[in-house]
Amino acid sequence: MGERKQKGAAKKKEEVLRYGSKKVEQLLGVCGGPGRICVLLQDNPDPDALASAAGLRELVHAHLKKRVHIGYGGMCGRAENRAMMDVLHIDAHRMKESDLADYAVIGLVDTQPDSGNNIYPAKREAGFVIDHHLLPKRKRWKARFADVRPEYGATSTIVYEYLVASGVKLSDNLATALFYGIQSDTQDLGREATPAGARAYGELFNRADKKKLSRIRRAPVPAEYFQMLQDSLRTCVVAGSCVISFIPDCHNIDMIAEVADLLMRLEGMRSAVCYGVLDGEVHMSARAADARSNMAKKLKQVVAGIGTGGGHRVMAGGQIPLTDQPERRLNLLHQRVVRYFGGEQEPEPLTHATEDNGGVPLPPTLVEETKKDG
Ligand SMILES: [Mn+2]
Repeated sequence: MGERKQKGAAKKKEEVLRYGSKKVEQLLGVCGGPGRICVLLQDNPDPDALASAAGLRELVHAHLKKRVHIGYGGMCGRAENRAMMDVLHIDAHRMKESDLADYAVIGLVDTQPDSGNNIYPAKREAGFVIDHHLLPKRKRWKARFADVRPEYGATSTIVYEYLVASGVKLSDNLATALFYGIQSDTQDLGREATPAGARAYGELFNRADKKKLSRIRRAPVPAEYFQMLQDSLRTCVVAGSCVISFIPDCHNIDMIAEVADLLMRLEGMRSAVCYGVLDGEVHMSARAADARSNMAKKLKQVVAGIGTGGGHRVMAGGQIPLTDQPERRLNLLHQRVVRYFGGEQEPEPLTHATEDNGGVPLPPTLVEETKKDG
């Protein structure tokens, strides 16, 4: 590094630290009062959320000697995430909306009120919000302290800056968690990575316990993982430069995003969509190779009038409740997915295993009916 570049980096770091300690002061102001503190995550917390929560717990404990409870509304089903909690001792618990009454301060981390993926009542003012997702066009939520940085690739980077700026010593487990949080949210800095993320990643890399990381990333998966994978390939179609797959019987919501990421590797593809049925609801993940595809916009068109969804240009997600006629709803949904994501291109099966039904991934019951009709 040249001398001038070195000076520039040092100056930037100083700026980050100054800004971070100002934010920490405000955050501790909110947490310092009487009563219990809860960090609430999205219903299906990912490594970035778990690491950020662990970091904030350490931050609050170091400065205020107060304990922080970590909660989430849904399931933490992905094997890697369960292993992360286990191996790095991140104590997070499932909770119901009624449990929120036990806390004087509730902070949302890696999510926001009114985003549809957490149990926080949208209209109630939150204690704090620390997140890196885009703010809605018309923000309706309120918080006593908010630090939302959509330009960041991971919430873990924000929390790491807080810890460094306020002089908290990181345990090896926490350094490993934060490293993994940044690594997984940015796909090894390949996606939505910023100088701030790269700096944190670089500093944490030396501290992270590689053996533990390997145990987390290669955590054993149940047999149903392979069943879901098989289903996703059996129904998979290619429409133009978009690959689309459907998991009719999904046991783990994280599988949907995982399959979308996996299918993005298919050569020639500019986008990938996976959706699956879980507890009477369809969950959908969409990915794009670059911002030109605008997945958030397409996803909003797909769920218009039947569900909710949004996200970024290269990553988006949605939920569609199934009505009393689930087959009809799924058919409508599939047509919309092909129309908006596939650009009206004729869908072709990806593999020989794809059902012979014109390439349209239908739930098994409908496949039978279609065969009868034809
Ligand atoms: Mn995140």
